[in-house]
Amino acid sequence: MAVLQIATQPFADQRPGTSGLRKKVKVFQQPHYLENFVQSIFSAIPDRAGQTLILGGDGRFYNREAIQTILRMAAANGWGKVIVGRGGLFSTPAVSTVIRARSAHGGIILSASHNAGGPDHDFGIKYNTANGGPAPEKITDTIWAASKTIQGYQTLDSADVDIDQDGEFLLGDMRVEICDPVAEYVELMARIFDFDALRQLLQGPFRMRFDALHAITGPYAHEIFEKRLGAPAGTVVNGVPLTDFGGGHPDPNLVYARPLADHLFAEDASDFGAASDGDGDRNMILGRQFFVTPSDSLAVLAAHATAIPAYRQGLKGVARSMPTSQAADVVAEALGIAHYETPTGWKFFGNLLDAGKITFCGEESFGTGSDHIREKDGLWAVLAWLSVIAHTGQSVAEIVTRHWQRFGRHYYTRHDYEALPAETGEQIMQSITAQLPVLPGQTLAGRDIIMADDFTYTDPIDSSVSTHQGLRLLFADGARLIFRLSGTGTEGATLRIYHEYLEQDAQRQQQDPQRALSDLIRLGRDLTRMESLTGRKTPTVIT
Ligand code: VG1
Ligand code: CO
Repeated sequence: MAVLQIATQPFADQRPGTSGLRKKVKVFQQPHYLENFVQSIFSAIPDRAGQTLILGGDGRFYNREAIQTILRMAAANGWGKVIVGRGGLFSTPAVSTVIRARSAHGGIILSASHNAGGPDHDFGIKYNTANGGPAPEKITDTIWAASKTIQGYQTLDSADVDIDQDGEFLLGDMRVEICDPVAEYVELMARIFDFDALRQLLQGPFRMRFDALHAITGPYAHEIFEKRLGAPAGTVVNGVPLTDFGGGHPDPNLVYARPLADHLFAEDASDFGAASDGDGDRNMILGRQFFVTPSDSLAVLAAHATAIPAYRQGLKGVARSMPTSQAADVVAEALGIAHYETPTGWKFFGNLLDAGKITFCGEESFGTGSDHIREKDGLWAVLAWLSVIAHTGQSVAEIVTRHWQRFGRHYYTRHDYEALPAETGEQIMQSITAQLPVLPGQTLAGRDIIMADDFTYTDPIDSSVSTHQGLRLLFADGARLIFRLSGTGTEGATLRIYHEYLEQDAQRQQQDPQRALSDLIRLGRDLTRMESLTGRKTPTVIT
């Protein structure tokens, strides 16, 4: 098998976003497109020789082809060993787990997460480092720089290998191990949680439904809930990963996981419902007739952490992304532990986790996790909720309502305007940015603005600075209104508007969030001039 040096030219659009490079499948299928980006990743890891790489994806269309391409290129680029999940499958949390368990140098995850899959939809690729977490900006910037000057890539002149049988073989000088993508992850979950207590819960009258949305968590959820914890067959629905996710968006929210939400709000609802996304790092938690806001989920889990064996000693601290509601901060203050505010994207939690500053962290975008790995973890969050339910004997609605009574309710909603013309997105952000200096001191939406800025983050561990992380308006009563452009979309620009305010009065904690936040919502629409600029009267997605 000869190493081939293939000449190529740079593509202008390989800048990694919030979570790696995401593009339409058709873009990835252009000759040399995937190869250029993979070579740019490898070039950004000069000490890769002889090291181990973990490789897998969420099974979406183009996953299998990409695995073969990356294996050939890894062999030609001096990697010592690549560990691939059987069938080319691995959830994002499982890759993080296996990187850490096998002391690998890094991992490549093939996924566009919650974006739709199939020949006309999205594909993506992200690189994780030796701590198991998403590459920090320092590395993604190096990858981007490499992609802009690339002249050629190395690959092996070899046929496709069999990725469907467990075992080890050589590809050129590189070892390839095909392994069960589920086993090591499930063992980690069994070490964190009290599986006996969960078994008792799930084998009693308690009913749950987990919707894998035909994405990667199906095999993991079958193994954990039905096999290991003994929940009745049928607890996991849509559990077979499909290359197009059955035509849906593998996005666990009330819009895209509608059948699950309908079930939980029906007469014969289960007690508990949950879903995850394409690559298994997100979670949505539902109770009977009850939706748990992801920001609340982080706060509730932080308040009940000692119900879980791995966190019995308490939490070191918690972190949330900037647009996530301040509910977790309030819990941290009550617990007397530190809390941190980071930019959007899991990579910003990595240093805090590595330095032992925090144990739990989360994002409003249905992401929750802990220091067990360096990615958000959908099934971990589901097991954590089941643990709190088993420990307290309370329903989801009771747990959350009591939490609000104790800590106050952070009303919260995010409005997304998807697929705007890219220039319009920029124009809206620029026009609000221009107003930032004059906003403090004004009274808008019946509230006094005390601060308005473009969020800049200085990492407390390595002092790296990240700018332009979202425009935020802070009000005297603690309310917030935040504007950001998405870094994961593949069509035009997506504008996200985040609205939040704290209601301490238990008598007023049972309103519909859209109504409770209506004046902030109106203000957000006015400041963006959404309707006059785009003709859009309503957001694409409300969560
Ligand atoms: C979105 C979410 C962000 C999350 C990111 C990756 O990013 O808002 O909180 O970390 O997706 O999630 P953006 O830039 O589109 O707002 V995943 O499940 O795609 O790894
Ligand atoms: Co995801």
